[in-house]
Amino acid sequence: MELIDLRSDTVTQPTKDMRNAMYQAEVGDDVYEEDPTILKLEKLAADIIGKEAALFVPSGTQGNQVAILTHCKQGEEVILEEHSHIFSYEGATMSAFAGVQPHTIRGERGVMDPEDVRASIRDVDIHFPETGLICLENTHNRAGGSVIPIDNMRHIYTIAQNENVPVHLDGARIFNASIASGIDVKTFAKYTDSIQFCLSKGLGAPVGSIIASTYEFIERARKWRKRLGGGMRQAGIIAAPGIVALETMIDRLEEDHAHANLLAKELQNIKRLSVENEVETNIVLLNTKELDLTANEFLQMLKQHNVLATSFGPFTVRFVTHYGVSREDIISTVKIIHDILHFQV
Ligand code: TLP
Repeated sequence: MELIDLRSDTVTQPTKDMRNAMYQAEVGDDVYEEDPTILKLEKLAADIIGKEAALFVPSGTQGNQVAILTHCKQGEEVILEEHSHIFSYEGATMSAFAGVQPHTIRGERGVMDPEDVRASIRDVDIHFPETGLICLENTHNRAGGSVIPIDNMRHIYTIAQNENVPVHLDGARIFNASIASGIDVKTFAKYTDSIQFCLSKGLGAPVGSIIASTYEFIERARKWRKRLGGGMRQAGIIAAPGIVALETMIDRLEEDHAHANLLAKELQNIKRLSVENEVETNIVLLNTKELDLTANEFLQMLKQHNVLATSFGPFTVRFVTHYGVSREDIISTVKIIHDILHFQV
């Protein structure tokens, strides 16, 4: 039986068009800004997201960290949601590299109350750190791919501007947010000073992310990328599939959302299973507590039947749909879970 890999949308294989684009890519030395494929990708990315300039970086984590390094000075503080990827999954890089401290706020489905953000911005006082940055995440991964409403982003951005604090968006899955809400990515990006988005998640490219902002910011970010060892040479080879991703893979995200919805609906109908999140995009969070199984025990059982997912807490299993997963795979997964639980009683 074929493997059904629902661990993440990071596991996608490049499409045939992407492999052809890699084969044919014209390349040059990108540290000299002479790689025509990288230049093309960066121009396309900046146009799509509605910012002046863009920079290709090897990963979403590096994109977020380069943005933090570019925005902040040592000793400052960064306001962000307590379950955000930057806080939870990036190895405390902001403290280790940028020398800034996180100031977390509890969100509701990943959404921070703008008044909590306002209250967290520090007054001028010799004892306090200065607030250097506010980070948002859309869609919000740990909240189950929830879309942060545009009004919330606008509200937080207005507060930030009044207080002279920049806003960075971890938009690893901003195209999922756009497809689910019908709102153009440019509109989301409008309420940010910088944005990072991933080519290698739902869009299916093998490697890479984009940071987009003003020309001036991107020039300073380029230096931080180089300092971190992210100045790549004939990297057009890996940028070429990113162009295919942006040109051909955005609209089909709708299919992934439909598959996640179907999975959630079917799982919800199985006794003693509950779906924790309201599925808006491509992530389903399943709670296993009533089964008396931990997430890891449940995952082991799934694995024996060639279905992979990940643990997102002691009793929470995360499923992520992507273009390598078909409707039939979803139906098979549901059937396998039915069978496993039937034998478990
Ligand atoms: N997320 C990965 C894991 O790291 C958890 C996943 O499987 O979902 N921002 C967000 C919101 C992300 O979800 C991720 C990756 C990143 C940033 C980092 O991107 P990469 O993996 O390219 O460094």
